[in-house]
Amino acid sequence: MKLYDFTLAPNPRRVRMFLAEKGIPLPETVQVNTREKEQFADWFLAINPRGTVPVLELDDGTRLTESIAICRYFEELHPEPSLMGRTPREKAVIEQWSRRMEIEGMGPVGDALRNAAPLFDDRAIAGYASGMPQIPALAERGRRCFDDLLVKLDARLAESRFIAGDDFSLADIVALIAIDTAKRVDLVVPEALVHVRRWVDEMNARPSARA
Ligand SMILES: N[C@@H](CCC(=O)N[C@@H](CS)C(=O)NCC(=O)O)C(=O)O
Repeated sequence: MKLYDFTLAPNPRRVRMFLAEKGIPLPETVQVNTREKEQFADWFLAINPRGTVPVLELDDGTRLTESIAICRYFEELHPEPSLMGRTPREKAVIEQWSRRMEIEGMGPVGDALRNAAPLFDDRAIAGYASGMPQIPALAERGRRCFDDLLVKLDARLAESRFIAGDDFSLADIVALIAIDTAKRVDLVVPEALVHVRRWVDEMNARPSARA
């Protein structure tokens, strides 16, 4: 088993944090430096024609090219501690919150970052070897949507210790990494959102946050 990873990229970090929470050692890893456009090198496109990381290559040659699918694989192999739910209800609730954190959290953050940061000039969407222009209006819209999500999250975390309920789950991982990535474009959790700030502190106290 081999994990194609890039330490500085947010989506592979989900997998590393997930594994750390489960106490599963990191498989053999290969760094693919997306800042140097290594994801478009012939050797990597032969592994993932989509040109994105992470990729988990299984011993039978299967390649998983979505971070959440990789997490699902490890969850099925090592159900405890559960991070994606045990009962049908828990599984559905965690999936609901994970998807919301991805669509309403990481989506807008990605728009805000990739349509504004010089690092992503002509690389506004991941995986396009031929380039993709930045659209500044999308960066602005991303910032607004993210700010809006933080307010909603504050209400949720006023009533719930973790995002999907009483237990830490994949939804917390997706949300934490979106919030950390947002800092790269100076989007920070306002002091008034005390519940989100309490939760961020709790997340950062977990050893897995450094994975
Ligand atoms: N939905 C995919 C997204 C993968 C993705 O976009 N990865 C980024 C790194 S965080 C990447 O490979 N970027 C390549 C690029 O910028 O061209 C997942 O969750 O695995």
